[in-house]
Amino acid sequence: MKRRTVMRLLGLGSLTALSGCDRLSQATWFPRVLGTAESVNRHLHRALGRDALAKEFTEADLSPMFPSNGTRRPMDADYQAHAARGFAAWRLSVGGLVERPRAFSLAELRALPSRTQITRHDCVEGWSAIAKWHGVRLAALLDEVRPLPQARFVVFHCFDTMDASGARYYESIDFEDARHAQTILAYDWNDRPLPMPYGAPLRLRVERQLGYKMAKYLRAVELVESFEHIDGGRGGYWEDRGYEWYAGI
Ligand SMILES: Nc1nc2c(c(=O)[nH]1)N[C@H]1C(S)=C(S)[C@@H](COP(=O)(O)O)O[C@H]1N2
Ligand SMILES: [Mo]
Repeated sequence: MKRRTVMRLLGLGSLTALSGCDRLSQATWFPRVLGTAESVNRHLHRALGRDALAKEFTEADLSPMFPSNGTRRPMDADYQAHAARGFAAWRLSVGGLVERPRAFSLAELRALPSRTQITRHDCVEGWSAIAKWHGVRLAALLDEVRPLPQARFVVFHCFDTMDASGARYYESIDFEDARHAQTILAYDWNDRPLPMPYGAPLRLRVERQLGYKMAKYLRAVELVESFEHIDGGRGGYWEDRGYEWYAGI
């Protein structure tokens, strides 16, 4: 049986389909319902094959229009300054629980082992679209900085401020997803440098998860033992507002 079919039978598909990117996160019952579904989802997903690849498509399947969701153009001054210079001075800092913390330029990232994949992006708001992504394999980047044994999660810090509280977008994944063959930090979209609406200059692609896990506008990657001390403590901007942390599809 296909993973997607199993999820649908368990009613998980309809649950995620319900969860728009803002409205339902306000409801108090929502996080509790997700708590149960999330643990079922996570264990089932993993039981079905930890290394299984998300379906890949061909050039003929590319969506003529690829939507942009959430932030399309970060207004943050630091981001705008980098964008104005074509991200020449932008660096991705990779640190936390690693032996060799380091900052990488786009040229340095482009020199590391990469992967190209044509995949379908699924947003909880109910749309899907297919695009070609090319970027550095996260596993290769991790090998460069050498994670310490106590590191359990990879946290992605973004440039865009989401609301008046000043909270910036962030996300996190575990090492199983971080080292998955299709997990890349993409710098190209459909054979050109990643356009701003899709997360320039660099965004996460973790293909077996829902769209909100795919952090855009990356500025830093941090390896941690726990994400409890980061912002709301639930591992991501939307997770802090009720979304499930494990969004496997
Ligand atoms: N930094 C950042 N990353 C983000 C978001 C965002 O608002 N800011 N939105 C998320 C959501 S809900 C989705 S569906 C995808 C949308 O990616 P796209 O704009 O390339 O379609 O990015 C995700 N990553
Ligand atoms: Mo989304």
